[in-house]
Amino acid sequence: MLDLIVVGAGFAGVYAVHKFRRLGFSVHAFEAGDDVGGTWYWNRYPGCRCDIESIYYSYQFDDDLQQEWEWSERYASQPEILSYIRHVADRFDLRRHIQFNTRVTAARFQEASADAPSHWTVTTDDGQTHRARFCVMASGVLSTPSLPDIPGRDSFAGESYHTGQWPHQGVDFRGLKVAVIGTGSSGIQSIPLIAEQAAHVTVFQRTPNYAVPASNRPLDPHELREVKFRYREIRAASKKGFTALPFKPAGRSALAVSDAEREEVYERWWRNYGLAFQGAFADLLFSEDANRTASDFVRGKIRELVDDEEVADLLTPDFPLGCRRMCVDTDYYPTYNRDNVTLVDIRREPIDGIVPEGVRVGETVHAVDAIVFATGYDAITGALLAVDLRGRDGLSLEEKWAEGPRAYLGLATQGFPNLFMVNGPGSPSVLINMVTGIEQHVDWIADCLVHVRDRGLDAIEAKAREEEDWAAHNDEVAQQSIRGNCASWYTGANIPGKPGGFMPYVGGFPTYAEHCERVVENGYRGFDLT
Ligand code: N01
Repeated sequence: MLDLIVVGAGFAGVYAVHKFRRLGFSVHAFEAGDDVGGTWYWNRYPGCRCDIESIYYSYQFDDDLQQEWEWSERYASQPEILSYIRHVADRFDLRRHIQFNTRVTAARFQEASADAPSHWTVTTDDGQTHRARFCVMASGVLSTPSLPDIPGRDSFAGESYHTGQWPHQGVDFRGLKVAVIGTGSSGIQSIPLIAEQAAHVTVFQRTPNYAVPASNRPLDPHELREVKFRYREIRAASKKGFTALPFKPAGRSALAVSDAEREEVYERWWRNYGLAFQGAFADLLFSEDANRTASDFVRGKIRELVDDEEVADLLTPDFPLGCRRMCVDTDYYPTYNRDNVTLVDIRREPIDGIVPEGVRVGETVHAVDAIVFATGYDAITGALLAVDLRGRDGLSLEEKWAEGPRAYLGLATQGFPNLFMVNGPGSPSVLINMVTGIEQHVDWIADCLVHVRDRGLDAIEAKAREEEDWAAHNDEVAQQSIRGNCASWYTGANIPGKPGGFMPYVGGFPTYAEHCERVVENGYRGFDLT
């Protein structure tokens, strides 16, 4: 029997395999793709790149690795990030512990018996079963694409694509009329590039989003050298940063400065800082009045950038900035000034169906040759629930989470001993630099496994009461932020029938990491160790 099975070989699974193996555990990972990379393996749509700067969106567990890797751009493109993860897998000789083209379909907890300790039986789509004492779900938070159930979807005569399952050989849109459904980050990144290539692009928008400029550029070798020289210091500062990035929090309220000063700050942040724009003042995510100043600034920018007033109005969000995930773009708004781009408002009049010729809205059929579904993901819990996970007494995770996910620190859930999640619901995950969050989670799990091993214990399981307390704390901090009241994929609102509730932990990385450390200092408080 193995010590550990890891599900997934994205950033989390790759680091988990490395870390657990170095600690002497026998470990085997399963990955549905034919290579490492996870999200960065599947998302190959035009314009796909990171919205966190490359120098931060990378591992810090090995100083030689971070010294030798050369990022070429401020925000790395998908191919570059994929090459990086592949490099990590090769450099640390991890591939021989990863079984590719293999999807985990089920996992069942087995109580300790006279013959075997507590363990998990894991079933894969090749019909094999595997046994391991522990199971680590590194299955990703934005890895289960959501393809809306639009009537007639399968009747379309042309090709259709989901941004999260993009063909490896790429797509040639030259000369084609293309429909893009969805205007979240994936739509906003891909639309300008598809429009450059296609004969015509029709964008179907239900909810407009805020996008701020990425201000992407090649990284100057001197700048990179300087970062590398200070990497240790930068990484230490990141761990103290709310979003696990090394920026000092803005100390001032947006309402404490003059209009002119506020405008100057917003202009500077708009031009330079991408996603961090929402942190230009301390209270943008906590006070509706403060937030309105930033939301109005971006709304003004949309009016400046888009020539047609009616189109600009349609592109202007009516909810507070940052409430839903903000997008980072390159040339998104000016793309609507092109003659070959049409915006269709499907909030006023929804898509009625897909027909062989294209997309039907009311009586109008928008005839197209290809459809791009930029329609997002069953986020955070989707990949966990896609596996038939069964804990004590055959209880399924789906039953356990019927009213909404519950996971102590986002790491483990009661009734499912010896099962850990990386970036589970209740952890900061998508609200912070994910790579730093992943390393913190995997390190915590690794320390915990060593603790269990060194004491000859059989199992570790989250306790119901602490799990409920953590969920209540999670709700409480979410309500203190403007994010708590917005329907979004953070709350599961994008998936019909998904129970509501704000899933990621809003309290920031340092506070979260401190909670995790305190649990350990107090003898794994909140866990049953048997
Ligand atoms: O998905 P989304 P995404 N009919 O859920 C629309 C990360 N990411 O893939 O908002 C019509 O944000 C939906 O409309 P509405 C990042 O964290 C990062 O773009 O539900 N439309 C929305 O417009 C991001 O937030 C990067 O009204 C339908 C869109 O589809 C997350 O991944 C790049 C529909 C989905 O937007 C998800 O982004 C890409 C329907 N039935 C992604 N169903 C970086 O920059 C859905 N929509 C790093």
